Amino acid sequence: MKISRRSFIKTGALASGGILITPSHLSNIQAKNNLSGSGPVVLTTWDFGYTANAKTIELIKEGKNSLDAIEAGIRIVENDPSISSVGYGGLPDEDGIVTLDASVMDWNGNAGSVAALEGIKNPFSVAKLVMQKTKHVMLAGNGAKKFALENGFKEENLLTDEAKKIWLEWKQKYPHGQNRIDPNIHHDTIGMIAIDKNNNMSGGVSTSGLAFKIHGRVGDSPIIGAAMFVDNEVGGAVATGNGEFMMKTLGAFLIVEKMREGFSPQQACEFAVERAHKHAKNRLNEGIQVCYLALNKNGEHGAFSLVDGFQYALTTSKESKVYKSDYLVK
Ligand code: SD4
Repeated sequence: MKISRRSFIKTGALASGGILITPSHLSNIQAKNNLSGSGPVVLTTWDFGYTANAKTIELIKEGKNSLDAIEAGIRIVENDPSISSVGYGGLPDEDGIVTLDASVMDWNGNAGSVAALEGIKNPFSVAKLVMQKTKHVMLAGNGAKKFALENGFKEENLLTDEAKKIWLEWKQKYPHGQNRIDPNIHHDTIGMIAIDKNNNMSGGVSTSGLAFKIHGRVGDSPIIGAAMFVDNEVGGAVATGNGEFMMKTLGAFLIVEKMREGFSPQQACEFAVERAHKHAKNRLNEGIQVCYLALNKNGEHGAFSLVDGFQYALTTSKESKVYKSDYLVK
């Protein structure tokens, strides 16, 4: 798992920056990356991914496609009130309002997302419906909620007593909201990539975003290419951490493009973290984190984060484990 940074930089330079990629080079690389497939694999951020993956792999084994299987896995985490960073039970913004972001991509390159959605427990399912039922990619705020309600979702109070208590304590400590990024509070997004029996990949993310953000703040999760991107010929990537840094570098898209050029998933994740580090390096004392997972069509995965602390769950048809990711700033 651990990759020496020296060897990464060397290989990275050879694989991308060192040579001009001409169209003929590109077709060679694409041919190399036109991988034969691996059988089912599910790769998910954080340790709650372990439970989510169990559901997703079960459905994939039953023959469900990666999109529906991902949805079922993500919903488990969205519905769990003890997880304070996704769906129901998520920590609110500075005004005490829970606002949710989510996005999805399938193997045909279709995409859907919702941003700053209020009062709906399962934003991932709404994003999936945006993808399947509309000609748009992204719906935000009241429009996203109206769309959800029109399509049978129920409005619910997402602020649990526990989340309200934590918010009130924060408010007492910072009455003017001056400490918007609190390094001590977890705000872990679920990001999942899966390959199904037909060798089709889908990816998805769902989050309540940064705790105590300014009302109306939208993170990386609904921005296609920032927190999540899938290209069925190459692979997929998902992100978690301080979304502003993935948004400024379009990290998930960057990773998939690097894999297309021939990087391994691990090298591609390291490349994207390096890129984010350029923006984040002067703010590391604020507890900034940037984490990526990548999966290629061969079922090979990569994981890397800016600082220590990132974990992820990897599940195949044979085994399921939670791993600790390597990181850049030691
Ligand atoms: C956001 N990326 O809204 C999300 C939050 C997160 O670990 O994943 N935190 O910025």
